[in-house]
Amino acid sequence: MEKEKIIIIKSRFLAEIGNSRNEKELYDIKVKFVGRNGELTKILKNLKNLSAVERKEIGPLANQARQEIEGIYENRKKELGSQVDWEKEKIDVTLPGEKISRGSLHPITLVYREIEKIFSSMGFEVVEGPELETDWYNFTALNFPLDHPARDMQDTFWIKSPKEKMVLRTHTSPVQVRYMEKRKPPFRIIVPGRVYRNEATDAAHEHTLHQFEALVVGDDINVGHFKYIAKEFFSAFFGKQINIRLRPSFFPFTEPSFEFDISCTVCGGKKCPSCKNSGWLEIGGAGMVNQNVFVSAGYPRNKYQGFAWGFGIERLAMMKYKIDDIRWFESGDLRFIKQF
Ligand code: FA5
Repeated sequence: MEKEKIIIIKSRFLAEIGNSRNEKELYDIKVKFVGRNGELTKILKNLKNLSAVERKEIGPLANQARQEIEGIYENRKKELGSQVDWEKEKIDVTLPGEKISRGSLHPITLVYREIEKIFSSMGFEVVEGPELETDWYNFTALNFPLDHPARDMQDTFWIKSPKEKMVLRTHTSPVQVRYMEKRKPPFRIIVPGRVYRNEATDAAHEHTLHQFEALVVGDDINVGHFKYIAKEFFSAFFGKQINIRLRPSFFPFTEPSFEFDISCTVCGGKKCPSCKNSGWLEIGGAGMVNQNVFVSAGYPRNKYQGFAWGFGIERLAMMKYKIDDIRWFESGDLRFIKQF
C-alpha cells in the first residue's frame, strides 16, 4: 500500500514540476510533496506505525524518493533561471532608435589639415620636431647669443634637467636646424606644431599655442619667392585673392627680417572694423635665413640662401572661423567644439 503511494507521489511530482513556469510555482510544488506537511513527509512520519518488516522495506524507498524529488527540484530551478522571460524581453521595433552623437574635428586640426593639403600640392614636405627642446636648438643654434636680451622676446618654461638646459619650445623654428643637419638643399618644408610661452593669457594670447613654420632653401632663393608662396598659400586658404605686405622687423635667425601682413580677409583691403581700418591683418614673422643658422646646421657660410616664416595657427583659425577669443581653443568647452 505505502509502496504504491510512493510511486504515485513521484510520478505526480514529476508531472506537476514539468508544468511549473517560475520559481514560485516550483517552490509551492516542492512544499506540497516534501514540505512539513507534504505528502511524502506524511509517509516518512508514519514509518513508526508500520511493522518492523514493512518499515525495513518502505523506509529506504521513501528516503530515496525524497532525495530524488530534491534533486529534480534543484535541476528544474536551474533550468528556469536560465530561461529568457519573453514578456520582459519583448522588443518594440516601432520605437525610434537612440541617437548616437558624433564628434567633430577641432578647428586647429581642420586648419592643420588645410595647410598641409595646400603645401603638399606645392611640393612641400611636412616635418615634425620635439616639443621638449634643448637650449641649443631653441635659441643658441638660431643665433640668440647666450644672455642676449633677444631671448626675452620669447619668455618660456624651463625644465630642470641634469645634462643640458631644456625648454618647452617657444616656436617651431628649432626644427629648421634639426632638419638641415640631416639634409642638403634644395628643399622646401613646413613644420606645424605645438609651442609654449610663459605669458599671461588674454583674448589674443595663450600659453599653449600652435605655430606653423615654412623653410625654403636653395642656391638663389630670395624674398620674391617668399612673397609668391605666401600669396599662393593665403589665397588658397581663404578662397580669395590675398595680397602680402612686408614691414621691417628683427629676429636673430633671419637677416633681413620682416613682419608680414595679409590684405584684410573681410574687406579685401578697403578698410573695415575687422582690420581696424588699416586694410591689413598682421600674420607673423619671416625673413631670409641668417647665415649663422646655416653654420649651426653644418652648412658652409654664404653657400645657400633661403627664406623662413612662422605664424600662429590659432590666429589663422580665428580669422577663418571668426572666433573672437583665443582661449576657446584649449577650453574643452563642447559648445565651442561642436560648431565645427
Ligand atoms: C616667432 O615665433 C618666430 N619663430 C617666427 C619666425 C619664423 C620669424 C621664421 C622668422 C622666421 P613670434 O614670437 O613673433 O615669432 O611669433 C610668431 C607668431 O606666433 C605671432 O605672429 C603670433 O601669430 C603667434 N604667437 C606668438 N605668441 C603667441 C601667443 N602667446 N598667443 C598666440 N599666438 C602667439
